[in-house]
Amino acid sequence: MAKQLINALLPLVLVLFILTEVAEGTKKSYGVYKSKYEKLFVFGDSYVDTGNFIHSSSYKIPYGITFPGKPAGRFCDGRVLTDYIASFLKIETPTPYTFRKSSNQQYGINFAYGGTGVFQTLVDGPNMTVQIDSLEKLIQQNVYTKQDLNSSFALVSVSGNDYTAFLVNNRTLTEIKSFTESLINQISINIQRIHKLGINKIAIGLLGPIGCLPSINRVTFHLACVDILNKIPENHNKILLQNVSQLNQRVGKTVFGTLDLYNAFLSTIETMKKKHEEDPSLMNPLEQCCKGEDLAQTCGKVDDSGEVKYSLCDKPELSFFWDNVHPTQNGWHAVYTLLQSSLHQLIS
Ligand SMILES: *[C@@H]1O[C@H](CO)[C@@H](O)[C@H](O)[C@H]1NC(C)=O
Ligand SMILES: *[C@@H]1O[C@H](CO)[C@@H](O)[C@H](O)[C@H]1NC(C)=O
Ligand SMILES: *[C@@H]1O[C@H](CO)[C@@H](O)[C@H](O)[C@H]1NC(C)=O
Ligand SMILES: CC(=O)N[C@H]1CO[C@H](CO)[C@@H](O)[C@@H]1O
Repeated sequence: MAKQLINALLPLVLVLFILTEVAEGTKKSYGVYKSKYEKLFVFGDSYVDTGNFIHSSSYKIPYGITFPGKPAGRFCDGRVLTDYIASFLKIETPTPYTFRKSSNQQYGINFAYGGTGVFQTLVDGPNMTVQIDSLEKLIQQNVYTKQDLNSSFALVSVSGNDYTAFLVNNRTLTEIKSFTESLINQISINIQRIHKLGINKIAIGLLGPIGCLPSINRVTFHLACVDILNKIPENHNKILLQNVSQLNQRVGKTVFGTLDLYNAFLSTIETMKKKHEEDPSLMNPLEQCCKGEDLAQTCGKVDDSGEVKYSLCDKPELSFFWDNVHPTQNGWHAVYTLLQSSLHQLIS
């Protein structure tokens, strides 16, 4: 039964991240704190990319309509996690690596690239190793000093492209456990390397509930998450948490911290779902705001005659998901609010 369901879902899984080619108020008050982190370095995929992937949907209308008001390379209608982490550190969003030559590098660099993974995913973009190589080169070129890195913060996002690529290539879930281990081994190597380069605070995103993504949950007509697929992030996160805690023990201080995107997504979706049930005029959080008319429901599609092939919800500011796989600015803001206590813990 489970296997049949998974096989039925696989085509959707494929659609997941690959087809996507592909800051503010708080509820809790921590009083005034001064951040000693002057720079932010970001590694990962579309959840944190702020403009590196020039030939992607993130540079097409309607991406960016909320912020900065036009398409500018975020896979969102507005701000993404990177922007909120920068605001947490009280610095400006770091420059995307693609624009490093023409922009200010004083707030760090964002190396993240939509569609990429820890391993080489199907997308032709820099995997995380290559992204870290890029930072290493900047250090060798004396763009950043040891001192700079000592007052830097790193954000690492691994949102699932590796799993998508794995499932596409292998078409079986039986080997997923060993794949998870090899993935986490490589994440572990990567974050230790970032630490060795001189960064002493590194936040690593846990894997979100992929079974709740609109590209997946549409088999339920956006009524429920596909729980069986959430077993993948549950197992991934369990092992990653153990690994991170081992690494901290080994270095004898809290260098590495995790951001629980899994529970932050679930709890935000749950809250919004209750509101939607009370007031159906509110947006269903399991349904994306920007929905394409094609099989993959690609946001931003326009046909040869210039006709728009997607629809947009009335109020992106009330929606959780922007497209198939990416939250809206509203979604990211809500998620960030729930991550703040972990962030405070990590920097304290
Ligand atoms: C990352 O990409 C580089 C260059 O394509 C490749 O040599 C390397 O094996 C990849 N690393 C991993 C961990 O997949
Ligand atoms: C790095 O920062 C810590 C305080 O955060 C300080 O104790 C240490 O001396 C600094 N090291 C360097 C190489 O600047
Ligand atoms: C976790 O981290 C250690 C380093 O402490 C590493 O050697 C180990 O293989 C890692 N992987 C897993 C899956 O725990
Ligand atoms: C093409 C591909 O990703 N193949 C993988 C299938 O799963 C095995 C076992 O985990 C891997 O070793 C292969 O690399």
